[in-house]
Amino acid sequence: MEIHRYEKAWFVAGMVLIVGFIATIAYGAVGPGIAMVDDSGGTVGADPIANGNWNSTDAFREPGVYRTGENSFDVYIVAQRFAFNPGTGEPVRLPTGSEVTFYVASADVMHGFNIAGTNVNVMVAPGQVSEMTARFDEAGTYGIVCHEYCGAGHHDMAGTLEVVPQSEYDYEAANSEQREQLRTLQGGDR
Ligand SMILES: [Cu+2]
Repeated sequence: MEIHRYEKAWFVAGMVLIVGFIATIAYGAVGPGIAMVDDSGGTVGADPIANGNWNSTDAFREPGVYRTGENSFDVYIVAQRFAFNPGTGEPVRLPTGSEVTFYVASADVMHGFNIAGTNVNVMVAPGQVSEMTARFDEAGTYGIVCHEYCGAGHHDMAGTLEVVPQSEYDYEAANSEQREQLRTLQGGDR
């Protein structure tokens, strides 16, 4: 069978494009180290989150910052209409050079959790613990925003994360007060 050389040329060009597209997607998926958030954080009932009944669940703890190693921390955050606890009332406080695993759960509806200027960006679905790890090398104040419309106060749902130089960080001072305030909050109007 005779195939015209233009036909061959276009066939080759078409194949190059297809292979190119697949290679781009494959690189994007594994190359830059970008990971999708999966369900590794586990599931949690809505009630323990809404009622502050932390002891009844293995997948979640009382909200706050927990030191797990010299430079590693676990941060448990509850997203609820229209605040992050901690984050909104009291900022989340961490030192520079820390490796931080966030566990975020919703007390009511679908929320978003995005730390501006970082690649921490996840949906917070009721019933699921959204887990992701990030490193903070630069001191500064980072904004936390909810990016899923969650009701009339959605535009006000924001918080802050303060990263201070390691030499100035006092874990106990930064977090004992925070826990105290959260407890008062939880005993509040819900
Ligand atoms: Cu929200």
